[in-house]
Amino acid sequence: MEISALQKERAGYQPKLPIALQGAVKVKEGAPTQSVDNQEDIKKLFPNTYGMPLVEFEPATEANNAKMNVGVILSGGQAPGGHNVISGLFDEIKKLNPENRLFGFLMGPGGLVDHKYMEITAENLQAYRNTGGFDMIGSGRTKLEKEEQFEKGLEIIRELDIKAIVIIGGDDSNTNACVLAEYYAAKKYGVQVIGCPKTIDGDLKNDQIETSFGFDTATKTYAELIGNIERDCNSARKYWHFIKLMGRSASHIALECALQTQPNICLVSEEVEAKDMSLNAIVEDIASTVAYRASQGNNFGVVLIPEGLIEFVPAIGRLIQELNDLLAAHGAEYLNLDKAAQREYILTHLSAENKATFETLPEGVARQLSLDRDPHGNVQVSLIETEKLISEMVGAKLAEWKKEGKYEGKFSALHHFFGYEGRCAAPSNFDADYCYALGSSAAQLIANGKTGYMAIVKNTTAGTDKWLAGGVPITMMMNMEKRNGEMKPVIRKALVELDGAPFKALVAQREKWAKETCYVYPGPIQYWGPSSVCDLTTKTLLLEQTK
Ligand code: FBP
Repeated sequence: MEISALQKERAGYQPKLPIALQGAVKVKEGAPTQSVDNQEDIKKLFPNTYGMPLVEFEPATEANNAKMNVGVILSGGQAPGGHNVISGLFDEIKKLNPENRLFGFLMGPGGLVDHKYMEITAENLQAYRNTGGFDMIGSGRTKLEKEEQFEKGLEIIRELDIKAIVIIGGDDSNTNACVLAEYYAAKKYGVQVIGCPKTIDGDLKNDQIETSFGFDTATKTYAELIGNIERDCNSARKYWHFIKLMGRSASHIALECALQTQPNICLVSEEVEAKDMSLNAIVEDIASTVAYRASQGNNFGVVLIPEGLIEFVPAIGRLIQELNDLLAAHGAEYLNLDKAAQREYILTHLSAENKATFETLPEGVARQLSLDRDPHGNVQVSLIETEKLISEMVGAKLAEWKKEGKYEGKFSALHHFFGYEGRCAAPSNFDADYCYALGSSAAQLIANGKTGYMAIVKNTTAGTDKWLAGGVPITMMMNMEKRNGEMKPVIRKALVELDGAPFKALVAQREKWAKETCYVYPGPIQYWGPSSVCDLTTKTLLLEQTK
């Protein structure tokens, strides 16, 4: 395989570890924990893995030589740093005992069920150290939830003499990791399951998890591109750029990119929902800014739109809820119909209010909302062209205002979607170190007999040697939510908090950014050079951790 000059140099980067993980390790246990909500329900569903203590690693004098083979799975969307979790895990289990072996299950959780795997060795791992992507073993979105799947998985676990499975995934995948841990514990199979917090979306975080890996690199990649567009925009002064940014539900990515690049407008889905805004109200707000800037001779600007926006417009959110229930109940008969009949089917089954909302949506958007969900029950928002929908509506509003003599100017819009571009970028120093430490922590959790835990690394705004590594019981992060029409135990997703420091920082400056031109150009991720550039964390992390 031919590799780039950057890859060659980057292969030699040795990720830094927290002090506690640099030599022999011992465990310090905290007080018993409880779930964030619905404690009785969660306790009943997870009798063997509920209430376990938080775990922190400390340097030890005596080494643990645990003999263990481990299986690893990459689950869900790609996030920069996944290969470094695998490297950290590999190096740590070999440090514990050189005879330990690591097996990677191929193409996501489905690899465990279908017995598709490869052994990860020092040789084949070398080409993937510090690289982006999940291509070493591939990823997938198969949902591990049925007993047959768990039992099928057990066959290969026994065959390879595997002691523990590490699932690297987002909130849904870690929820499944917890269900699997509970199942194997209840059956006394002696197989441990450990999770690792992955997702560029940044929505797997809480009091224990400071950030999910990949968010740092992905947002830096998007911020570079947005900055480049802003500079182009401010040079030609003739276009409005509507940029949709990935992040299925939460707006953390859009918010972080806005804090890094200071665009004219950044929508935040959680605010739209809290203010009960209609699509029309959002459009009027944007059109007012366009009109104001035009009055100053500035017929240009940049608007950031979170990918999940559409689901947060309350009327559309209610429609999606009803569509979810409808698809859950009648999915089979509905999916066999042709396009026109599906639309008709939906229109005859929806309540009057939701039917009215459905009818106002452009056909393409309505169709996306009524398509089949992903295996975790999510609307596939990255396929909806919200940026075009909004800019077309802004254009129509401005044309109306022009007729009424309320606006004079030119409005020419360009559209972009930044999502897949950032998910496999070479991990920043932060993600390279963070992921390596998460992999090492996962190995230590296994060596210390833990199951149903997620590996964590805290104090991440300090230097790496001051980072604190350990584990958190996954049940601690759970509550009950409605999924596919049923109440299920799930890890609570972290949305943007409107009273949180990052959102407040946006609010404090956004009026100025809308009226004036205050663009900031972050430039590309730097892997070598001054620490002030190379080791920068995200503004979100900085604002949240230093409040
Ligand atoms: P995860 O939650 O699995 O990390 O995936 C995140 C994500 O990148 C979302 O931002 C996006 O909406 C979705 O994956 C796209 O999914 P797909 O890769 O299946 O198109």
